[in-house]
Amino acid sequence: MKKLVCFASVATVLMLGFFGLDAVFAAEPKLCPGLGYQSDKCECAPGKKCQNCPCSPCSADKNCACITAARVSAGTIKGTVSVYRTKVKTTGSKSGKDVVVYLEKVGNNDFPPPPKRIRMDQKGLVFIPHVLAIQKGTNVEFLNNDNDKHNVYLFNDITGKEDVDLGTAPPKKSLFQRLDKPNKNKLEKVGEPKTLIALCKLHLEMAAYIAVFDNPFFTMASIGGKPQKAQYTMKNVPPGKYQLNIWHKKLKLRGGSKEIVVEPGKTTTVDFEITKSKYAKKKG
Ligand SMILES: [Cu+2]
Repeated sequence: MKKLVCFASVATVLMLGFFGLDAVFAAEPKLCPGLGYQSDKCECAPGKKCQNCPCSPCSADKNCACITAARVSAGTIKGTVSVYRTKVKTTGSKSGKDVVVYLEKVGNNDFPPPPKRIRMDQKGLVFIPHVLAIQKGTNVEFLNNDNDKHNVYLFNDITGKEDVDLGTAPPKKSLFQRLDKPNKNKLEKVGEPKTLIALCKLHLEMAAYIAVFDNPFFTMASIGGKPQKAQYTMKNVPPGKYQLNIWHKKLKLRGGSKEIVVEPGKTTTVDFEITKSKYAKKKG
């Protein structure tokens, strides 16, 4: 009997070491009504949104889902993006190598704006990066890193109208702009990014793209190689059913956005093809 107790104790210690304390002692997870997040209880003020909580407001019993707990049970999406029946330029300032993979809607797409400012440089008469993907509400800094004056104005890629002229910055100075969504314009569809082209009125060759997403679940990938292909990974995705889509400055996703399911702790693999509009509508 003594031997049996001893064996059980050793086995428990080994298990704790192997799975980690969190796994063994994790409380029974709760489902967040807005998102399907799983979480433990966390304190919040009734009627208010929980801090760092992207889903439902705080309930009467001070219960809300929080991201920290959601990460424990989150899943991953990964795969490849191939170029179908066309080619993209993958080098230089006008490169088409950048592709953004994103979830159209997560919960009610109501996420707090990210606290971190994102910078876009103007260096050597080029905007760097050429494609910037951000969450709505992000503050963007446009830094003039040249010894010449630069202007920044944002042109709406969908409406064809100027969104905002930020003015002109002298060398080594910055212009700032918070970029929001949704735009009231009906041409921009719910769930799809708002796409802006950043231009300089003083140097007509300067151009970059900014894609503004509703939620933080997007990732960038870079097309290269022969055949042209990009690999992407999106981590910390709350379990659920989503439309997965692609944004590229010229090409469209072949067959339209894909419905996918993300399961807790698992990886969902989704491969895409992007192509010219005329090939994009139907598969086959
Ligand atoms: Cu310029």
